[in-house]
Amino acid sequence: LVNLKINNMPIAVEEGTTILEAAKKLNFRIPTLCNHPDLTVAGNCRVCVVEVKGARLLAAACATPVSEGMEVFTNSEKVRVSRKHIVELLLSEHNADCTKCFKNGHCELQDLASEYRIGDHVFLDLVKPESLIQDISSPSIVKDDSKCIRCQRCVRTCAELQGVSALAVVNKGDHQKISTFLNKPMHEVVCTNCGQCINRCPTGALTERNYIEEVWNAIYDPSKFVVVQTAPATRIALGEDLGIPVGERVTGKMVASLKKLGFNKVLDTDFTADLTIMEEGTELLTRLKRALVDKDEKVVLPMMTSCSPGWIKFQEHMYSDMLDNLSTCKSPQQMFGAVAKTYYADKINIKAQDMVVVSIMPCVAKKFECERPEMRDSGYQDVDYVLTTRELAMMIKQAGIDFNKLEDEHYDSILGESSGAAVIFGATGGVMEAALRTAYEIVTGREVPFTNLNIQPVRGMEGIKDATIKIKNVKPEWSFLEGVDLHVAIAHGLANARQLMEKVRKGEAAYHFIEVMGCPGGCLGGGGQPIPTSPEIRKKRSEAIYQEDEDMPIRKSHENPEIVEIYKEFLGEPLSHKSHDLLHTHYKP
Ligand code: HC0
Repeated sequence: LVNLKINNMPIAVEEGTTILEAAKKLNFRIPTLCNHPDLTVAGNCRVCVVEVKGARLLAAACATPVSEGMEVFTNSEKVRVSRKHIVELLLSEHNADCTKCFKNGHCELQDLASEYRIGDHVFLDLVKPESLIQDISSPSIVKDDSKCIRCQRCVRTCAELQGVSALAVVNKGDHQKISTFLNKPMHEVVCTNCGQCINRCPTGALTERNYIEEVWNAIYDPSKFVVVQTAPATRIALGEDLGIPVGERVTGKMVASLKKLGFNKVLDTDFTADLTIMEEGTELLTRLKRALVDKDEKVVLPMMTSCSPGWIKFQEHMYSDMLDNLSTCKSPQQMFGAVAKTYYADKINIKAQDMVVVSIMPCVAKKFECERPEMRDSGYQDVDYVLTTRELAMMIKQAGIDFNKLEDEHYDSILGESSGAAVIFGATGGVMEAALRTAYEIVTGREVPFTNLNIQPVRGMEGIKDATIKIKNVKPEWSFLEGVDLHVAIAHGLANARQLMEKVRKGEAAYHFIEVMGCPGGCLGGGGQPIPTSPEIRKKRSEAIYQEDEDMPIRKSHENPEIVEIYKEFLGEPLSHKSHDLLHTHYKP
């Protein structure tokens, strides 16, 4: 252990601990704009400077390891004056149109300016006119260079967590900026629209494309019937933006708030997550039969999940030779839109052209997904608008709803019933677990014992997980699966997905089924979730998701009565013609 003093208070910490981490243990928060618990140390914003006794220069607390006998002052006069000047310098290059900024009230630079009582600019206003042009080419992400402080959190996020590197530092000195390949618009580069950069940007330099006004207009248009669907991971995080502690589930309050906002029907993406399990599970069993019984050399394995639009776009850019590995299932969000504007519209006697489908998603790539040309099988754009969890929180505030005081309400029916298997879609490994619960029962004809419903090997935050399931005691029609070892793998975050894909491409891993979610932790860590994010926050959200599953009366997709009904009344059976028309697609290179 290393002994040191911080603000005259003694502490002993592990060797290699930084001053920033040691100070945190003593409950001294040192401000920083470039440091982030998910990323490597950069030490480039200098806001975390501290005074070390005997040293000539101030030290960056995030990048300086402690040493024996060190005496650190985190808030001396020298520190306060320097830190204030650093913030003033950052502000001199920052377009401080705070009242218009989507990050107003959530901006780390604004918080620091307020803490240090920074008023008039001491330095010149150095905002470059050319930086005032926002890049709004992407349907998901707005890039505003006039707000950028070059902390490079976005660059490290894109490279380290996502393995994409759509953003990079270009030029030097005064001309340094964060740019794309050849400074092209965001929609023309390899950006996957995951939005992880947004979650880590300390200012408003990277934000989501916001569609709040369009949705308000639809709600107040008497000629429109507006239905809203909510993704699995919204219900365990929305509260964070509305004064509720991390990890607290707010499903009932969220439904109540959506009804108060004026949506005509409040429905659930979890319903179509259950539908996905029926379709994707059947597709996997069909591919296995073709491989094992028919010895069909054209069948492509491993089959890979296709519900995360950031992952799809990543594969289109980086592994376009392997697109046939993707399940043909659309994502639950898109299945919902297709079913809402056909089956559901008929049932409630509303014309599809009068229906507006809004999604509340923890994801910004879903904004891109709903505009894809493949997603119009109802004859219209199946999903009209996607709002993030953050945008919904903003609407609730705009409407003056006291979220905390809301009584829980239930989803409307139909398209509102779901299982615990659907809710765990929001955590990494959840789609796999949901599929295994149903596949076991289809193939063996026996119920999954209650004590085995939580399939632990596919849970947890490890970047890549794998498991082997021995299939035995199958029903006669599945005899080709008797004794087969089913190999499955799960990755979350695109850097992990890349590692797994490389293994598959080189033939080093013989999996049958792979789940990939584009964001760290799965959708619970999505680019549209409340900010901040960290491993600790994602762990709490994950615990909430699994608790939600355990509290559900139905925990297997095939037992959802509304799923049984939609097959009986409309789809026929999984992979039927109608299913193919509405629920499946092919991504082409
Ligand atoms: Fe997800 Fe989904 S689980 S991608 O993470 O499959 O965004 O929450 O809505 O579509 O259901 C996100 C979350 C969804 C979809 C579902 C899947």
